[in-house]
Amino acid sequence: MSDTVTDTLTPVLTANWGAERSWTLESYEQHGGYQALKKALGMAPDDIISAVKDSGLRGRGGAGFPTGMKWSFIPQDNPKPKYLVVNADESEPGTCKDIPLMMASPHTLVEGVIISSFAIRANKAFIYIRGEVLHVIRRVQAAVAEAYAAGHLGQDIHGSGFDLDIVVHAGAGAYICGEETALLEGLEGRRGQPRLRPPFPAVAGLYASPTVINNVESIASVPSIIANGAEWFSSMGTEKSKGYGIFSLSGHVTSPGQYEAPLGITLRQLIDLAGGMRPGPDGQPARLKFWTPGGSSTPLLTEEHLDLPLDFESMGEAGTMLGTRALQLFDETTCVVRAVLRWTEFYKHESCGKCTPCREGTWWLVQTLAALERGEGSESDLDLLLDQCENILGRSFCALGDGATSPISSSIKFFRDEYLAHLTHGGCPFDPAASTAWA
Ligand code: L3W
Ligand code: SF4
Repeated sequence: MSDTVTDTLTPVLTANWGAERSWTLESYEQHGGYQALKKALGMAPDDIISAVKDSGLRGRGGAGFPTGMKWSFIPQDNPKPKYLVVNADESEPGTCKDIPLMMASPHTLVEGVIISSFAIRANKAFIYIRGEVLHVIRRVQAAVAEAYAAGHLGQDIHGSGFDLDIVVHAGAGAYICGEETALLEGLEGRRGQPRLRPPFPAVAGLYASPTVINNVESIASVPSIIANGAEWFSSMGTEKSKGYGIFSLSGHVTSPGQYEAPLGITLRQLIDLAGGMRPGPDGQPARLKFWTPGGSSTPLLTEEHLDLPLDFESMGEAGTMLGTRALQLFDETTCVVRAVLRWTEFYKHESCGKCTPCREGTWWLVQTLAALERGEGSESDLDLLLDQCENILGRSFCALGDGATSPISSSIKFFRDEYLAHLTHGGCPFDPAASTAWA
């Protein structure tokens, strides 16, 4: 690993993950935890919002919306209660940053929730955690209980006059509940299906009250901004994509895991940090074939994009999205058609059924793709597949439908020949024994 690359790591959220019993209040406070809260409680709420705005922090859940701006949309003259909701429903394929964060350092999130709630004047906050991860739910519940016992939560926190209660809510295992309005429906006890926006949650969210919904990593970044200042945060990253973020690498790298670095780092640098691509049959590092920048909802990229800065703007210019920074790497042993079919089956399964283009369209996508993967049909079926994508993209009620088309259209753009090879070969031309990615 070169020094230059090591220097690019910015462990902030991950700084204490290796500490003994890092998830406990004792360990967190030993490493400076809850000092930012004490500082924040001495500030005016609007000054906290300004600091978050000035830092340039943008939502870490996928869309990159400016966090401070979202907070400033909360109408303070509205007499209804205000709520903070943390989207901890991490389910995007390949995304594995929020769950490790909540396991290793749940108090970073809890401290962020308290500061953020104080800033937007919310006296009740919800942490909505993906239902399948019971161990994470228990860990966050334990951290919340510790925070109450230490006086960081409850009535008149540290004599500030500010009251806050946190509810840890378990989801029921639906990917769509990561969509913010479907999450609110679930929280209110209804079937998780998206609501029409506008109104945006900031105006009419939980129980029709002004609600800020942010991703775990966004909220967990707030204590560091308050402790170190907006300038410190904005000195990292690129001109429009400020700060650091957790990049989760999975797939065919030597050391998959979470790497915290400034936005704008390249995949080549991250692969270097992860010990390179895994060795191929000849013992040499395997060649990267394709990758996702932010989970399977973001269009695929290839080896030619290795040196692009991983920031919101550069990814957009490359025709994809930074998304959740879920970097899934696939080497040349992977059949792209089979990988895309697996993702498409996932979207079909998770489609909530509310709108026709996605409910019916994802079913048709699977039919067409599965036939191509079996080597059935003709080249015109590729155009049919793209036509099906066009009829879903931009016509679906929420981003799930659009996301389902991303791996298909991008894979046809870069790997049309591989689709055609399935037709000429009469099935997958790859030796299944050689491919370990999707076995
Ligand atoms: C007030 C306005 N608020 C926008 C708020 C809005 C939301 C945020 C971003 O999708 C993406 C999606 C997935 N007044 C506002 C406003 N807001 N205009 O800003 O909104 P939006 O619509 O740009 O995106 P989104 O609906 O939040 C998120 C991508 O992330 N993704 C999926 C991740 C999945 C998970 C998971 O598994 N849980 O994180 C991956 O890349 O495709 O494009 O808060 O209210 N005028
Ligand atoms: Fe439901 Fe899919 Fe329509 Fe979203 S796009 S509302 S997930 S059917």
